[in-house]
Amino acid sequence: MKVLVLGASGFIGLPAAQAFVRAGHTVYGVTRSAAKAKQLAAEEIIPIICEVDQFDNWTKYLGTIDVLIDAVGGTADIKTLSANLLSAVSQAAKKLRAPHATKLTYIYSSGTWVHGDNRSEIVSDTTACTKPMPLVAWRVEQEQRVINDPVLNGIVIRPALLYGRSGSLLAPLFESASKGKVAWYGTPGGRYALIHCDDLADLYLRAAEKAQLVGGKIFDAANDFTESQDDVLNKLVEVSGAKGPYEWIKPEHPYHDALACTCLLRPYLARALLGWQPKKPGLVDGLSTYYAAWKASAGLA
Ligand SMILES: *[C@@H]1O[C@H](CO)[C@@H](O)[C@H](O)[C@H]1NC(C)=O
Ligand SMILES: CC(=O)N[C@H]1CO[C@H](CO)[C@@H](O)[C@@H]1O
Repeated sequence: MKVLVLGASGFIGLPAAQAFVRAGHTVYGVTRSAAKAKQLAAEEIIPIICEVDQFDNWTKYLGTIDVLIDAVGGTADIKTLSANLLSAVSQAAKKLRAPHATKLTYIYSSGTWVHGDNRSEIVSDTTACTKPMPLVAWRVEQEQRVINDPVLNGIVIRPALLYGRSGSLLAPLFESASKGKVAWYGTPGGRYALIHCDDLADLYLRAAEKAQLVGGKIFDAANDFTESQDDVLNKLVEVSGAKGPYEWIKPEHPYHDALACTCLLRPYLARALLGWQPKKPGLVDGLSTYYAAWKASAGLA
């Protein structure tokens, strides 16, 4: 297959692109900087250097690509950008692909925050998202636009809270621990739905390879078990040597509400349809490794 990854040097995009390379596929990666392009080339990912919203720079490849992965994240205008990316790809695919060509597969990266915050109800991939976290409420509609696009074979993957490597959204928590104090957004008694970035990458690969069977599906990407937020912080005090006890900071911003959210997630769809099974130790069990990985990637080890 030929795969094009938007956000190829990002926390989701890079491990996903590496997984495709390892599986023998031809991988193109869109990235902003020349330095990152060099890193991609060293990983056998063919770099395309441009801003992701310079559509003409990369939509020209869509005539012959099999799968496009939107792994763009972390920008303030992500809502508008996500919608614009989808319509640019849909329009270019319509124009550039032969009438008999198989539909271009479009894998959109959403997130499990669309399930909202609930400490009593267990949810799964197919639970309706009626109370999403306000920060990401717009993603519910975006997911529907992706799977209902008439030109594309749309698939949605919703990563849970990510861990591993450079730490993603947990990096600031690790940083506070390294400075001697563990303080994070939340209240006692919450639970995290979590996924390691390498397990997530394996799901992108499986979804892409079986895209002709699973078009229109939305997959939650999370471990089989949730983890106690208090356990995570307690363990972080232990592995970092920070001065305990840990402290909860009352969330006062939609982003902090999202970080603090509890999702009792029991995903089944990717296991049932794609044979996917996360393999990594959980966040608490593997925390000394994950904390050391964050330290090393932050240049502190
Ligand atoms: C959690 O879900 C249950 C069942 O849908 C609902 O009755 C309850 O109000 C929800 N709790 C919150 C805090 O939204
Ligand atoms: C290599 C390439 O196609 N570069 C183009 C990227 O997009 C900008 C504007 O959108 C053009 O000016 C570049 O020539």
